[in-house]
Amino acid sequence: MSKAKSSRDKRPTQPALVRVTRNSSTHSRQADSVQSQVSGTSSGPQAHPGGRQSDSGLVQDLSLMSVSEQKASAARGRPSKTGSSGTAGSLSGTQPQASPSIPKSGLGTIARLIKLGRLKNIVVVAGAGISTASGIPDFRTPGTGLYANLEKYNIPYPEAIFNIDYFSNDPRPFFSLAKELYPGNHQPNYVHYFIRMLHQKGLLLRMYTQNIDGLERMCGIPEDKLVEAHGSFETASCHLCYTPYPAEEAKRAIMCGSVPTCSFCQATVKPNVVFFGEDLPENYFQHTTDFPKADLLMIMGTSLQIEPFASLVNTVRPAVPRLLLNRGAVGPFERKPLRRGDYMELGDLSESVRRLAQVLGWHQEIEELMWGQENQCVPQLGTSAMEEQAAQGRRGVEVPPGRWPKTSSLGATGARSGSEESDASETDSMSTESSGPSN
Ligand code: CNA
Repeated sequence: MSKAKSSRDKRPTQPALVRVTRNSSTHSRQADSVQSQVSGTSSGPQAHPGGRQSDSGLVQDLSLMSVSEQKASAARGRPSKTGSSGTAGSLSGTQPQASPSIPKSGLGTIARLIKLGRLKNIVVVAGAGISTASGIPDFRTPGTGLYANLEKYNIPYPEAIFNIDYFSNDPRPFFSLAKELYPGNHQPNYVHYFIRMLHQKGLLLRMYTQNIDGLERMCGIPEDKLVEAHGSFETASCHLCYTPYPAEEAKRAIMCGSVPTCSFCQATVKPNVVFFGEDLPENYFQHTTDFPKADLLMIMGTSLQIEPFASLVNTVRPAVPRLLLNRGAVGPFERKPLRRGDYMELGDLSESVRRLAQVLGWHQEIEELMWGQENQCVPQLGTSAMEEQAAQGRRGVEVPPGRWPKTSSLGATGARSGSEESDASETDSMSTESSGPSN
């Protein structure tokens, strides 16, 4: 039985996938309501006064760091920066800052907290933007996004491609898209490997991804650290009676342009990608315990337009820092001023992640990890993830030998610095946007 079916049986009230467009005030309301739901659970902040105490400690750390960063910047005589991206520049012009002339660095602050060992339970929330560097278009980026290029699918409106009723009548548009998205056509990029590195450093509590491209698995993030909230191509089943169907057979049929049908009811089989109106997979509900435990939320490459996923970002404890790495401000980060502890680094995600990795001193290790994985050899890192992977004989990367050069696809900016620490000071000056303490 498919994930969707089994979860539907057990949870009649569980949320199904919906698309919403919200404004900031809606966000605040949702944040309040979700937050109070979380507080009501045994793992919420009210149930853990100790958690509250550590939150306030963290807030204090963040404030001290802001001050010390400002002092350090002032001492270095650094000029005021409006950031490398146009979006960030325009935001910083309108947003109240603790000190308008000396912006704080979101990346710098978060990196320092990680280095100090203050952030050990990191939850990553990701969307299609983490895979654009792998050559997979997202939905909503004007010009390149799938929604702007749907003529070839011949559908009446963009969401039809993931609409279960539409699929029931005509599966061909989704199957054409599936041909492009099926794992095997694309390779993970630096951002995926950065997240894997978070795991290897013992810092990743969980990654929640909306992506269906399988690149998180492919880069070696272990299954128990990963929630593929919108499903994947790993399994397939009848869209009507949920009878399981061999995923490889479904793939073969779809790739050949034919329609796989259920041996039980003859309805169309589809990969277990979650469509609008369908239930989310069972393990999505780990969020009720994960998010209250998180001490950092990293939000990467998503427009936060799809519920219930989008509201997850409002379920961390109030003082927990949230770092948005995206082209533009989205969701609660559209609020002005930002909530205290919210940081944005606007611009190209790969560039931002690379800078963060440099501040952390992980850049070289990530490059080596990528190179090892892309060339199907295990680098000398001796991590538990790799040992685990080797022991379990988990799926490897299907990369033709010699296909990948030593320099990653981000190699244009990838010239390795002699010292990653020197990159750290660069990062401070390159950071685009972070919150000042809000009221
Ligand atoms: P979206 O609505 O298209 O948003 C993507 C976000 O990422 C936007 O805010 C972009 O500005 C941002 N972005 C894109 N590229 C970059 C970049 N290089 N640097 C910085 N920011 C960037 O997609 P969401 O993920 O928010 O929407 C969720 C949908 C998309 C899920 O249901 C997915 O199944 C679906 N989707 C997945 C894939 C995939 O698996 N790779 C591809 C396309 C769509």
